[in-house]
Amino acid sequence: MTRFPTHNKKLKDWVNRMAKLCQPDDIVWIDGTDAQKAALEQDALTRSELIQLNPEKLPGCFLHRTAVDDVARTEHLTFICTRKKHTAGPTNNWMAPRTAYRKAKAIFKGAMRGRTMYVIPFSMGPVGSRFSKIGVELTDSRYVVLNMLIMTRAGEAVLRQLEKEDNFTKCLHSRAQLDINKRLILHFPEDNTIWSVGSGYGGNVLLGKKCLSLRIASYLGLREHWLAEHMLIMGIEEPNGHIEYIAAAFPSACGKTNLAMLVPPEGLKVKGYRIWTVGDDIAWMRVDSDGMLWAVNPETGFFGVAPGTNSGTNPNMVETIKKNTIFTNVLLKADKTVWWEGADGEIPADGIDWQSRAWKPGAKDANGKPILGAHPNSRFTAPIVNCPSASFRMEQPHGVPISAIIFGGRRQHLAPLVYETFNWQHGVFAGATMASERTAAQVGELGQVRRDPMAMLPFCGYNMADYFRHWLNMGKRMARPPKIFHVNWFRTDEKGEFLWPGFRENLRILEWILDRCNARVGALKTAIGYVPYPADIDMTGLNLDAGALEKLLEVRNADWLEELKGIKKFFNQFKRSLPPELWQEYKTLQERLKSHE
Ligand code: GTP
Ligand code: SPV
Ligand code: MN
Repeated sequence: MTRFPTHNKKLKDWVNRMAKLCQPDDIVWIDGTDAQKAALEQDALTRSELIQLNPEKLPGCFLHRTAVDDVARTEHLTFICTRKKHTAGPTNNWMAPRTAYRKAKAIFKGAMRGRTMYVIPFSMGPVGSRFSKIGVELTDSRYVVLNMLIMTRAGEAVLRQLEKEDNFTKCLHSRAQLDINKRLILHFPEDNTIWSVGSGYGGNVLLGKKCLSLRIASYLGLREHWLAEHMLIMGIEEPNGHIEYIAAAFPSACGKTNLAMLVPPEGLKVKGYRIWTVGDDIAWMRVDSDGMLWAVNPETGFFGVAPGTNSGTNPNMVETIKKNTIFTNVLLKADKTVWWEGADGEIPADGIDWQSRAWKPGAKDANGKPILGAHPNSRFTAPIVNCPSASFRMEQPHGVPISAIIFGGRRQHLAPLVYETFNWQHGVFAGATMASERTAAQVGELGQVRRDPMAMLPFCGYNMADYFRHWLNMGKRMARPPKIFHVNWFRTDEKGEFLWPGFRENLRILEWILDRCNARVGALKTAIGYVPYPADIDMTGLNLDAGALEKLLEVRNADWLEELKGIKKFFNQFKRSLPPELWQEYKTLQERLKSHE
């Protein structure tokens, strides 16, 4: 047996077994030192896996391009592998563990020949905190290693922790042939194991992120009475210096990152609000002895959507990605800086697009569609510490207390700008019935409305009926549960234009939400929940068209009655497993909608 820098027998045995399967030329343990990172970067540059960006303008930054058919999460190739199909539930792809291991083994077999296997010990959450979870990812991708070093706490300190505790999620990844027909993203919650093969794209391969921190963690959370959620966490410092924290779940590419680090709009500046970013994608939440819900962000970096990011929409992110950032699938400019659709400055006269082709603005493909410089799901990986609004409570194992939970999605017509649910159970119903128009963050048809409960449809590691019940139970465990709200920044007018300017202006809605949490304003009771009186939203400095706010806040009962049909269909697939409380909410909503008609 090779000598490994650990006494943990379980770890040593597992690494040996996986090495035997994948047959790498050598094994390198990631220690988290700057020297090792620099060596990996050099290696990746030599092999053209990374492109060095302009060291004056973008110090410590690199560009990476993935395969053309490997640019977003592939949900149809993502499986929950539990002994019983019922455990995975009707919304997940399921495979029996034996079949899954067998199929994947055939692809992993010898896949690392001629390559190095890197062993990345990583901790989601501060190392050693009892709220944290440890994983070890084996990978043959230097891009994965360098991303994991940004996104997680990885290296020596985690190995030391593994001398004391035995439990870790076994994560195996190989690029193999990057063949979409031999690509599988497999989760074995009953074995605390993740196997991913045939991809090099973020969510498929940075196994600490969606695979561990949501799919596996949600399964653990059910057993250990906590919640692993696809949510941003942010602090809103009020003019009096008091900070209130909120968590918000929006589906992929629906605005979590942007909201988490917003800069207050001019009109509200005099009030002195300040935003503190705790996390932009994942929240782990527990009930504490004070009866409140506390949240931590288990990650240490952002894996954010590039297109649309500029100094107007997200100045804090523009600042964050000026150094030590890995860009994926964006346009490369002649001066070795990067660009994407909706970036700052002028559209470059030329460049190399995300598919390594010479690019000029205005170019069209064979179907007359514009050729984009950056892929719509192009991303950047950047450390949270780079962010000017990074919270000073990031390292606190305990996290932050949550006053409000916000659900939201992209709905052109249905959902009003904001509404407040009546109570926890009704809030869980609002979350469970969320729907959103599809984005480029996952492979599939854009724009199509799909139900995405709590923004967790692709990320819940077990039967969603049990997940809803878990949410209902969590409410009962809390003396002071957060109030639950729903927002929609994406309502459009007859011309299809957004009615709401969004981005920093969203603070105006957060202000109303906090006012409601602190019983400072009244609200209009509608069939779906409480909606603001227009006068209670501070519109200072924002010149919306006359009547636009009223249009944004309108609740059209006929539309909601139509929506109930889709909800019913969605609920029906859970058969008798669905908590009766949700059918009860369905019926009372239906009655309210009919009586208000
Ligand atoms: P994931 O990283 O995929 O989980 O996405 P996310 O939820 O963090 O979304 P993100 O903040 O990156 O935003 C995705 C896209 O939505 C970007 O192109 C943004 O420009 C756009 N967007 C974000 N907030 C708003 C908003 O308030 N209004 C409008 N119209 N667009 C927004
Ligand atoms: C998402 O798709 O929700 C993301 C990006 O945050 S990924 O890590 O690819 O899942
Ligand atoms: Mn996400």
